[in-house]
Amino acid sequence: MSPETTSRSVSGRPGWRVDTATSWSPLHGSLFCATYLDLLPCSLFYQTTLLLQGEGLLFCVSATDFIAAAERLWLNGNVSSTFGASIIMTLIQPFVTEVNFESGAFTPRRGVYQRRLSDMAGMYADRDEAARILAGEGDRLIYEVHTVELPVEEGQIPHCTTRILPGTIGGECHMTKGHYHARREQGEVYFGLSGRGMLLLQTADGNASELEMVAGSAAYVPPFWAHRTVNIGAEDFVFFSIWEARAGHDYGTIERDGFRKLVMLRDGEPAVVDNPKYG
Ligand code: PAN
Ligand code: ZN
Repeated sequence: MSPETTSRSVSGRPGWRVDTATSWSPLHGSLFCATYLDLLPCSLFYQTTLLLQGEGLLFCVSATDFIAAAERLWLNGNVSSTFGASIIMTLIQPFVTEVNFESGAFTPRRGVYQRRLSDMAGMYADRDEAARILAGEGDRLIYEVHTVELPVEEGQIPHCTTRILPGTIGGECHMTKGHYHARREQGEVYFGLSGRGMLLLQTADGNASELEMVAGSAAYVPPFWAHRTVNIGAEDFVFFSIWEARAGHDYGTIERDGFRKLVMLRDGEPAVVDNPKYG
């Protein structure tokens, strides 16, 4: 029996297409389901196949989803010993990016996003001062990120630069939002390119750490540590970061609780103090 095929786009992923072919296998009396995921912009191609006994159709939008679904089926006893899965991944073409150490700019230009004071006014300890700056000076640029765009798939290694502008809000140094990785077991490496910064780290169970960074510093963010960077100098602080694509970003926990420590600028020098509003 020739398989019926259907084709549909993947919501939220422009340019992606999923072709699904199904047919009854005369050999096993099983439903044969082949799912092809064609990631057109990145020339990625996955092929996943699964032999199911009984009824049901497995439909997956990524190889990772496929494996997870297959594992669930296997654990529930819905998959016979004829189970088999294969993933073929043709990797994207290698590429090189020139990084400007002073500005963090990528050539060729890839993705860029900016965070302004209005994006994070509630994260500074002195919210009244943040509101005054917004009303008077306007929506100040705090930091910008130059990034490469890679598929969120296991094995991909996103990397980016972050440029934090110098300045303070109520004496507190300009900083990034900060986050835990959604998958807490994923770490990260930061490399200082220019300027002077501080890396604030903390764990959910009470550890806190502050590391100074300058051009040439390689800082390790171990798994389970939330991380935020701060500009403690008079120039832009620029650093490069590298992590695993499926780490993900949990901003919500920091938005709710903040960091245990604040970095204030006093007489031009950084002072790390307890955050009275933490928690
Ligand atoms: C970094 C950060 C970047 C911006 O690449 O994402 O410095 O900081 P926020 O994400 O906290 O706004 C990183 O840690 N990636 O995982
Ligand atoms: Zn991170």
